[in-house]
Amino acid sequence: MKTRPSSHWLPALLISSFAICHSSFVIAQSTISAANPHAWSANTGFITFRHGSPVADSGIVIGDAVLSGKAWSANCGWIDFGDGTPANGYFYGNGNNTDYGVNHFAGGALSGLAYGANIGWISFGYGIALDSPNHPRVNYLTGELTGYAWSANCGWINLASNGLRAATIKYVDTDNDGIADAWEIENFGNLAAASATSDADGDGVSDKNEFIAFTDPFDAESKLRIVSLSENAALHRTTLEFTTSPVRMYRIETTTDLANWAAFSPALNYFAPVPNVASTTVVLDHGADARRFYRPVAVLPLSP
Ligand SMILES: [Ca+2]
Ligand SMILES: [Ca+2]
Ligand SMILES: [Ca+2]
Repeated sequence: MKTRPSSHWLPALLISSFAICHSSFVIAQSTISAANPHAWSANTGFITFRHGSPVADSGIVIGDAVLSGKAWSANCGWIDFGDGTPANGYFYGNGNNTDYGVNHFAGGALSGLAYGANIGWISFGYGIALDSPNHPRVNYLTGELTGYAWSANCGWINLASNGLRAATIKYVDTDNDGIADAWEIENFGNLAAASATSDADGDGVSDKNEFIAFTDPFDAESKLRIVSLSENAALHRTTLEFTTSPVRMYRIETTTDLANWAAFSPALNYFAPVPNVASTTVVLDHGADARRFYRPVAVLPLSP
């Protein structure tokens, strides 16, 4: 288990907390739904993830790799989810008193440590298997948060019981190349090497599009591609299998003229891949069209 902050660090946090509230990271607009901002603890009551203080709309920000900002509990005070600047550039280490926070791992799992000055560490995911329904998680389809966090001083904190929901996920992109900085640093070590046009592995997919599909930018075999395509002419039905990542959502686009692409159907405009496998298959009932084309498109989760 993590230790409490050292005695000299704790008052430093309290003293600096006012100043921290004025940093751009903490007052960034919360990505939590304004209509559904509450978690619940039987021992402490509501914990508000979007509280609008000290400025309107502030609160917790769910990023593509880390969470940041502060939640508020009338009984426990401020709860810090991290400052949005992990030491390695993408995930909080949670091994010391300065590089801590809640990480956002593949498929929506929320793991790591939040800290309340009055209640100490709050564990997201400690001792709960990643695939357990009790593991803290954000649902990419609905935005709902589910699972439980644990505080030695407050007991279980239920993320789901009051409909707590993310409205969006934030992708920080300071160099404006269309590639989330966390992914860029994790894969390339800096923000300079990859761009919207670079292609490190020469597989014909730009590094930007490898990010969007969450494929390996250094493995030419790893890219979003169609695995198989078959046609049942009698049923006017196409079966399409394509590679998928648990970190992304997908859309099936279609056209008859290779110029005007549109979602095949509302249900296939934004859907989750089949979990725990490397590809997903969809069946497309398309009527009696003489000619029709399809393409799978990766979509960043909860990114309008
Ligand atoms: Ca970037
Ligand atoms: Ca590539
Ligand atoms: Ca690749």
